[in-house]
Amino acid sequence: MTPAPTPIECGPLRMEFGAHVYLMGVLNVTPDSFSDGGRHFATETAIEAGLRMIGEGADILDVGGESTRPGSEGVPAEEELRRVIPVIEGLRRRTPVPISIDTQKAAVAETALRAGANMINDISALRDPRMGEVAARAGVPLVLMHMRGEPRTMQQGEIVYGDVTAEVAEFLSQAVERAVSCGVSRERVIVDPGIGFGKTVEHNLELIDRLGELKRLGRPVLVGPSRKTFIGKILDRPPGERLFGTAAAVAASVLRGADIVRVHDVCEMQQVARVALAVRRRRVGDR
Ligand code: HH2
Repeated sequence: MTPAPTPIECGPLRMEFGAHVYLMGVLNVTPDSFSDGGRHFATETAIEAGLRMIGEGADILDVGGESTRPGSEGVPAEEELRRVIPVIEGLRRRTPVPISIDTQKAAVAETALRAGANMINDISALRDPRMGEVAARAGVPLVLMHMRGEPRTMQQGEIVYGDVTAEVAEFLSQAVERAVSCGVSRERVIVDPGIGFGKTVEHNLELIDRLGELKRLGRPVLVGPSRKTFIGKILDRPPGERLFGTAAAVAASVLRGADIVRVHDVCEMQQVARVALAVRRRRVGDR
């Protein structure tokens, strides 16, 4: 069994893996996110929503200003900044809880860190050549996620992998090395299989089921199944009706070793995660 990764400091939060699962609350400051688009688009509404999630048990808030749902086009950095910076500043004034910036752009990450963010969540795993340098200089935790192609096209055409888990693990292993070569401390890197990013239902299920193989990279694993299409396809339900499906996916992810879960429904999922973790911790060597 791979030993638990060493703790990561994220703002005032010391993340101790193995004994805990951390809840990352999704705060999309976008008009078009697939499940909560428009709900938190106004700055004050977004801040209130973030504070509510903290009250419900969020350990980290993940603030994003660009939807990455399948088919989405992306927005310019100026627009992303206009959306997220006032929210990050407003939250920073009112809470010490760590804030993650969900962006693929180094310029957005840099400004967000200056505004008070404590972590970078890069779904493109350093496609922006400056991102590694920004993360290294700031000394913040960095999430690297696997994605096939880009959001606009990732679910188009036939999606084929030889062995999806092995390919995702190899991609993430190389991404970690790229980050390290940019000066990022290996101990601050978190990996994510990218549920729903260029994957079929079967691929997503397999990645959750074989999460243990990603743990062998020795880095904490973040999983983001919340309300996603694979749940909708299994249940034939729209995003607003995927709470129980999300709960099952979160429980399965935690049982298979997830260290951080990225969710919209913090109140419910922190209960799910805690119970699943209690079951997981009964296993010898996983305490
Ligand atoms: N999923 C989404 C966005 N960011 N980041 C990580 N690390 N892992 C994920 O699985 C992940 C992510 C997509 O979900 P959401 O933010 O709800 O939707 P949208 O991209 O439409 O804003």
